[in-house]
Amino acid sequence: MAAKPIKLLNVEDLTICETTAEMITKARADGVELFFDRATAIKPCPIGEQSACCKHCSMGPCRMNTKSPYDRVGVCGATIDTIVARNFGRMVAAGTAAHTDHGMAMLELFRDVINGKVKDFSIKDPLKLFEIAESLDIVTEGRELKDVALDLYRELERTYVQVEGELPMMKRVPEKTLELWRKAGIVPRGAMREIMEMMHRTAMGVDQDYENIMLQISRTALADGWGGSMVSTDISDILFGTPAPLEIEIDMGVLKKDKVNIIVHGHEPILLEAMLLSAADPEIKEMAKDAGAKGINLVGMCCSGLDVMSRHGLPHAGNFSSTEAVLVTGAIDAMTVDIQCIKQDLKRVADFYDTPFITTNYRAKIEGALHIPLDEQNPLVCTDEIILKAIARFQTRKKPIQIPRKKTTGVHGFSYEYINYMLGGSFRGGYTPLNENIINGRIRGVAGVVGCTNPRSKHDYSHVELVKELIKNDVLVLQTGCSQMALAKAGLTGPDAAALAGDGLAEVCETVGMPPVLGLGACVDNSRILIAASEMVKTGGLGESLADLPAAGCAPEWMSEKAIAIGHYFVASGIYVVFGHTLPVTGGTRFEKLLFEGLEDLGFGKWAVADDPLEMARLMIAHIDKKRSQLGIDK
Ligand code: CUV
Ligand code: SF4
Repeated sequence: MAAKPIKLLNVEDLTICETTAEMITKARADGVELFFDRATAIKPCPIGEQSACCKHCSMGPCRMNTKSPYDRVGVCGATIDTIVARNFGRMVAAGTAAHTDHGMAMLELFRDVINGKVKDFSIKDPLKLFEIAESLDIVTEGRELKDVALDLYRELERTYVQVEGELPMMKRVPEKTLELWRKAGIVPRGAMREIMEMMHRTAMGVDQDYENIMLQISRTALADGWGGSMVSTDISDILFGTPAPLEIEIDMGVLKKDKVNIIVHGHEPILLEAMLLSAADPEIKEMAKDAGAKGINLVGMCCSGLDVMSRHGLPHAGNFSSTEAVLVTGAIDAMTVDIQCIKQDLKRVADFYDTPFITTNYRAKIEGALHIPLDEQNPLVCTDEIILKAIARFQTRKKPIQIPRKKTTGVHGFSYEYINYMLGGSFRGGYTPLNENIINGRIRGVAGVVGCTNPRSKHDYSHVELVKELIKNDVLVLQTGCSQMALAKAGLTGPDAAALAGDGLAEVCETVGMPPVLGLGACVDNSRILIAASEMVKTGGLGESLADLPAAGCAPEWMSEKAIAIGHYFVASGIYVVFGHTLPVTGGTRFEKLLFEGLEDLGFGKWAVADDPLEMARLMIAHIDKKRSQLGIDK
């Protein structure tokens, strides 16, 4: 019997990204299936969607009744609250592991750069190195860079492996927030330790008290945000330079018909940094010319691109939902990837368009794909070869090429320090300009809008509508990840976007010429938002703990386990977090109540879920207003 044909949705219902839409249409005409159409064909399991199923042992899997969750218990007696909490905990553990393993790879690279084993990279931002060393009480005065760097390496390694005591980065946490964590017993140790304990406690027959499981969920997530992710960001800045605002071109229109187009997609900056070195090699440039190309066009996608674009002004082709679509242009002469958010199906789509698809990290191979391992000590061996493959493909391009025209220019690469620098001057009471503008009400509050795109919700739509509504209401928006790309494509990361902001925020933006939507970088750079929030507390006038801030976060179209880890480290830090379209919890359970209400009563932030972007904005603004009135700045 033939498989039932998939009923295809209208392209306008799948995405608001014009270039992606154009490529979905082309893919359908070419007979190439993309994940948008598979998402229509595969209906999510209604029980799994609410996380009401346990498969932690072979007495099960045990399925609960989502309509009446306390109707039954698992074979072992596990209640719905135990089951949902355990599943949530394992998602946090997986997300934390991803950021942490990435961070640890960065730290190993840092070590090998210091001890001279890696020669292709060096320390680009020694100032930041000294700054971080000092913030961790490492003596710097009169010492050689190398000695300080080695001490910093040893100190930061504890972020991952420490078995006892508090992590080094706890020195950055506002005191009152840290006090709360100490009282709850959730100050994180090394991420390895916390992930191990999380996995243990969620195994069959161990922790079966959802409130107690929640403590370890928070501790594990904090080991990500204030540990694995934060160290990754800091080391990337030290090695490759701290980003400063730069104009970047974004969207598929950055592809060039007459150049060798190479897409780099994934998460570790080293692959793209090494590709830049290879592409700048005069011999390789010459080879590209000999092949008839006008040059090599390196383009980032997803977090790899975000990480590197604001350091080098590199163009960016789009976010997670466009990685297959970009191949459909036929213009990609090679796509190379490292780790995370790499759809296995990219290989099949690449094959169809004769695009070499190359994996580079031993952790992440894809069946049938060419694997060229990137050796940190000699990275150009790998990246030279990738470019040669791309040049060869350029020369033998077979299929017709269709490059969408649209591209948008915006400014990206902000940091907390830069935001204050931009706003300029010092204000009465000694508050920083950001705090002063929040206190005087020109800026109502700050929102982090971050995270993935997902074919189960219209691509980019919620990101864009949510952010428009927030800035209209004078909320300054900080961005990372695929969300940042969505707003960049929609043209909201340029100074002109101030016209869409409310009067107060527009005034601030126009005075300094900054956009109301500030791109901070990749997902691990959410730690920049934590640092910004901490500094806002420490510089005064906005309460004593992170939970006092008129701030909120949102991941409107999330999909990865990493997003759950990020969401929860914000919640455990005291921030209100709204997730779009779904959350893996069973409705009407005590665990859900703990997420949505109980955590806030205990002094933490809390979770919420909403479908519609205007509803997300309403929830966030209501929370910001509540905090303003608690601070007494709600005139
Ligand atoms: Ni790390 S995690 S889809 S690439 S933001 Fe993009 Fe960002 Fe989610 Fe993945
Ligand atoms: Fe079922 Fe309990 Fe085993 Fe889970 S741990 S599968 S609830 S018996």
